[in-house]
Amino acid sequence: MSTKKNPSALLHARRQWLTGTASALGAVGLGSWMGPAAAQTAAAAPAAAAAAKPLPAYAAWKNAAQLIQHSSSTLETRRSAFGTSVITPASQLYVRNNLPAPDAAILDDRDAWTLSVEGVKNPRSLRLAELKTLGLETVATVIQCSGNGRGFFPSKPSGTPWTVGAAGCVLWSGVPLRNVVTALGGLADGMLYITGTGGEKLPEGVDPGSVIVERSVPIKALEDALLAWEMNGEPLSLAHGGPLRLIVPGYQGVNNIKYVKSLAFTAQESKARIMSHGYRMTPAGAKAAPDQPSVLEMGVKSWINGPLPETGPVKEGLVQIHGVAFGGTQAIKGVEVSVDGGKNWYPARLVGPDLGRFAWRQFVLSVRLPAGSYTLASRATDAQGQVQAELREENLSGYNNNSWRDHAVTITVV
Ligand SMILES: Nc1nc2c(c(=O)[nH]1)N[C@H]1C(S)=C(S)[C@@H](COP(=O)(O)O)O[C@H]1N2
Ligand SMILES: [Mo]
Repeated sequence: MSTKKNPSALLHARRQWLTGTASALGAVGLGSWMGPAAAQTAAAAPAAAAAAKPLPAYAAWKNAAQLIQHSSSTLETRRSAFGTSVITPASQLYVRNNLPAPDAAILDDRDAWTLSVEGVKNPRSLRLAELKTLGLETVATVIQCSGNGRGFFPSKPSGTPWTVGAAGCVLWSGVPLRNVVTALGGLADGMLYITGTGGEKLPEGVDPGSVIVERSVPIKALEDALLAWEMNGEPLSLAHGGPLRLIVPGYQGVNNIKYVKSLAFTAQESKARIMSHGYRMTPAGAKAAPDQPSVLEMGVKSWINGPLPETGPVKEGLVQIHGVAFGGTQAIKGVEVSVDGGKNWYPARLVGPDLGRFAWRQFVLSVRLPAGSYTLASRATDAQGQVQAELREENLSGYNNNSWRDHAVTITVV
């Protein structure tokens, strides 16, 4: 495999099957290809709508045609639904609940929601109304389930077989957690973790520690963590953790505790099962154990969202290959795209607004494709120079699949 640094030279050299120039690239606005793409989507939507199961009550307001319903607690965004405009609308954002969602009545009086804070000099409970007086910040983050991409593991790990749609890029508004710590007199001595606990009602007759959603992240996450009450400009929905959610930018989904009711700065990780044994990078064939790495910061990853095989054959000529790339806590430096399954790579262009290092970037490669079959792949590089891996890291539960090869798609051009 080789990386070609100069797209016009490379495209010129491979003119027999891939023609176009960098200047042609520049001349083509995104608008010129929206026609056929939108037409394809429009054609695909009614069929999908007809096939869609009714959504669970807490998510009934979502767009069923744009979601794959794995179960009532696992909804995945269709790959073809990601579009090209950075922010994932709430109506299409994936949902993952480990426990039944709380009663919607917890949203009746949002400001009365109470958060208890421990592990600070002056521990106490704060109502959401008071949290709102302590500061305000908005951050765009990629929220992604650590099992996103599990569906590509040939070992078929147990758990939802997500492909790419257990992820989205959204805007969170709330108070920086460090402001809350300051208001409560600062951290108590020796605290190494932020431990957040979800406010679900636990099923009766089972050990609470075996089911409670409680996660610990390293204290360094305090720099960026947010207590959010708004998503994409709307009060936070029940499906996404309203009235209050802990956002740990750059960390895998499970660390972003919905309906957060308690935050503790702790010297040790939570002993809850979801922390000690769940979400560990357990070697295939081994048993989960607390000494295995936990899923915390996300690694560098990208995938292509169009064109896709599921939206039908692509008309030969100029094609805009586009997708998303993100680096967890690191910004994206660049993305390369291949049309031959990773033999040759061309630099893609980052498009759209840069919403900060925790958001994803859209990328596009503009190419002329004659009729034929093409395997499209993307490979992102983060600001530290870390390159998206070719192969997944095998593990028991199918976490952290960042493999560019697994995310490749094969399209037919006619
Ligand atoms: N309280 C609580 N927080 C939670 C969960 C949960 O079940 N309960 N699921 C976690 C997991 S595994 C993921 S991937 C994300 C899903 O967030 P979303 O449903 O808003 O997309 O929330 C995380 N936070
Ligand atoms: Mo998850």
